[in-house]
Amino acid sequence: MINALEQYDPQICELIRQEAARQSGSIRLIPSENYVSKAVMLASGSCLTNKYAEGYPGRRYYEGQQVTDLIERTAQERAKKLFKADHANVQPYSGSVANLAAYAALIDPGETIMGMSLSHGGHLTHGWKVSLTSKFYNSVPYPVNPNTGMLDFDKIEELAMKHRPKIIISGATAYPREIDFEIFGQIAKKVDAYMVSDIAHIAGLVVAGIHKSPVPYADVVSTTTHKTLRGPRGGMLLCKEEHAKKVDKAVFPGLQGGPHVHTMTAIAVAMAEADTTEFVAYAKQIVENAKALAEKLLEYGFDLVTGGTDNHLILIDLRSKKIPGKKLAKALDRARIVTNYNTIPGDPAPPMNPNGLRIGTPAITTRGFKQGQAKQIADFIKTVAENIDNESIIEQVGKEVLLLCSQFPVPEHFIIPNKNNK
Ligand code: DSN
Repeated sequence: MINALEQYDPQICELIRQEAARQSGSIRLIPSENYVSKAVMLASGSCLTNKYAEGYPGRRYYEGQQVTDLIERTAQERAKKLFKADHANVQPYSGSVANLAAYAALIDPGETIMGMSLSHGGHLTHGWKVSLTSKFYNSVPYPVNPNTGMLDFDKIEELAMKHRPKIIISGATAYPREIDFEIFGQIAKKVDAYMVSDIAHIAGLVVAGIHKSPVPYADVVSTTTHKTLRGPRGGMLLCKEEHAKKVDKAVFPGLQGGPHVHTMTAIAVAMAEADTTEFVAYAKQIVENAKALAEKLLEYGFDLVTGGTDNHLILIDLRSKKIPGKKLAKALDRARIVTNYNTIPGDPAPPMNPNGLRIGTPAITTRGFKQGQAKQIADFIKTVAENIDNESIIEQVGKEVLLLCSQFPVPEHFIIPNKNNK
């Protein structure tokens, strides 16, 4: 395949090669990223990209669905088994659409939703002010406790009693602790609200049984498929049988046209991979690595939001180090360590130049890093932070990172030979 690309579009082929080299030769700490398996990559890049399949298995608007129906049903069944859910919709293009579809299935425009504030760790689509979810719905964000950085269930209940939302959203994109979905469910019940749980970040930890599943408590569970779950870029909705028809109608024809069949194919493969003891071991190691990295960072005097982590991610509060998040993220990137700058709860600085740095361990764990390497990463981060304006030291760290990466090759399909077969 790569030969065909080389022949027809050498320019793009070369860019893919450069990206493969970047992914292989850097420590990728963005907590929402991963490396998929060769099997997932092949399914995603297969001939299923050529097929239109508007509708659902057995009820399509185009012919030629002999195979696509079987594929989508397989993906649905595997997802249902893995998450122990009554119903699965594997068509959402990604998490943002999945979230909007979950709300559209349950409530009418103009009604109230209550999700975690983006600046406290929630997602844009949980009703943040610049997202259309706050234009279509009346959004009441809830904060975390300003002193501990932890979810404050008394405050959430107080806000829920006051505003009587129709949906309470539990889930986050930058929250380093386990989320108690049962308590969220109790609060939702108390105010007669639906609960939507967004487990995009922690789905892999949930299927491995490391974090408790929201499926027994939530009306609808939304997830992406490419973070800790290690599948292709996609989204998924899981729900109780009573909501199945409404959820399906909200995804198609409510929000989407033809589903991406190649993505559903790769989701099916990823669900099979996640249903193994190897995956459970992988998910456990993600958390072990995050804890080891967090411990070492604390030892080096970094402040961590909530004081540590229970999951795959760490949010560093850089105020005591007096380094803006963006400046550190850019210096680390030059040292081949890829992170993202992020707001910390109650951050007085703007989102484009916040006081936090978000890091995570799903991708490094896929390439085989263990606690020892996680601690080495803390050393690299410390060195770069302490020498933020010293380019020769940053360059030296980059060399050490490259050496470490060379000992932990990424999945095989990333190694695309160049013209000289090197
Ligand atoms: N943008 C994703 C993340 O990085 O957390 C969430 O959708």
